[in-house]
Amino acid sequence: MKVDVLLGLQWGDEGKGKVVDVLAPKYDVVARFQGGPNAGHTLEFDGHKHVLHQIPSGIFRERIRNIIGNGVVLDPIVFKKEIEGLSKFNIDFKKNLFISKKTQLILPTHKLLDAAYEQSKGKDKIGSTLKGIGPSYQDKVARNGIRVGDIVAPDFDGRYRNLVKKHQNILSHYDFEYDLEEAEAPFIEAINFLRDFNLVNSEYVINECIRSSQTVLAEGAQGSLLDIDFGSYPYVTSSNTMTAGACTGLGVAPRNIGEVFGIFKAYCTRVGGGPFPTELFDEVGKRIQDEGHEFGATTGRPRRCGWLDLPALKYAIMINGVTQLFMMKADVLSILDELKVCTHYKLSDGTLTEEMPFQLLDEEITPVYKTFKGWAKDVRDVKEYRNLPSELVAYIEYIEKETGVPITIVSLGPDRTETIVR
Ligand code: 2SA
Ligand code: MG
Repeated sequence: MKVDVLLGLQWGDEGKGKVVDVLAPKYDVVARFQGGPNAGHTLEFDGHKHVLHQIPSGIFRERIRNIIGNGVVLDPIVFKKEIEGLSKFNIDFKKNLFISKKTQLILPTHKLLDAAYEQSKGKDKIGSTLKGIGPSYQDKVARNGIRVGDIVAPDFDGRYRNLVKKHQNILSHYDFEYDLEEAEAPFIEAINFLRDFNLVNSEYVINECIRSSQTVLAEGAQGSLLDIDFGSYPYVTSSNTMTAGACTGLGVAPRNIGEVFGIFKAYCTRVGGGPFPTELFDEVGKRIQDEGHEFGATTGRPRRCGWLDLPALKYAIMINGVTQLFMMKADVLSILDELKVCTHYKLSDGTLTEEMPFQLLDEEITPVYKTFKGWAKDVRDVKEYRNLPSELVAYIEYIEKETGVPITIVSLGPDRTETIVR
């Protein structure tokens, strides 16, 4: 069997948690391949609402094994809290949760560095979640990092102290005050907690699944426009959020990738800094934000809202090799009489383009819009595609025609049941 990949095609928060939960019955394994506690995947079922950060979204299904892959950066403190927060679900973590020994650790000093770097950037700050993501990946690439498998080594304490010393040295060059002691006790406690979990060479686990015809879903975090290589750099996260990231973040060969499910919202949102050509600064943007509850699932920050951006969507489809599209949160747009889609960018020299420019600068791009009639009625209870309002069908079919990729899931609400599978 091949590994299917599910990823966000915008700036994150497309609804990946919900979709993994809907697709989960088809899969034996769900694996996270990048990101870490910056992610917030929200699942709603049986009256529960649960936000996962580092644990894969298959964890609520008893027969699914979940893998935290080598491409992830793991904060043990957040991990311990997440596991404790799941206690009421009676999950057998010994049976269902596996963590790659090659997963990089996030140290308390990584979080301090994240904050110090952001502070030093002033108005150009990235809008990081301050979870230590960038500094942890930085140490990985600089070959300084400490990995999950290292926590059982006899020299772990020494290596930890050495790395902390390096970090303190860097911090001393910043005008930044901190109290490390306060952060360290819970870290040591959380490392001891982590030792009791299944720490494995997860590339073997996954490849054995592929060989023995088990089905694997790779669960992306953040979104393609936050990809370290192809996103709106430098306003991006520090990992490859695209399909290729699933190969390196799990140890899966490219030829073993199967379907690529690309999720997008019927509109766009972005949390944190950076360009956003179709951003709405008016009452309509505010109404979408309220109706869509567009607030960060990890930090609670309000998400900026805007119209669907087709050049960006087509770009994300291209770099990921998307085979099926899932459209999320169409129900939110039910409040509008009219909606818009950006079809092209008009550049400052007057040329029209469908391509993402090298630098996506808001001041140099004017979006060109096509206007659609809204459906202006509640659709959350609709269960069949043929019962959708004709205006919504026209919107869906327009996007399919433009992208050349079928929209096979239309999500009309946060709950598992509010989903149309075509
Ligand atoms: P970082 O922390 O170094 O990864 O931040 C870099 C940029 O990436 C953005 N980013 C995100 N954007 C959307 N959703 C994310 N997850 C949370 C959520 C975010 C939250 O699900 O809502 O709660 O605020 C996420 N994680 C990182 C971030 O805003 C920076 O622009
Ligand atoms: Mg999210």
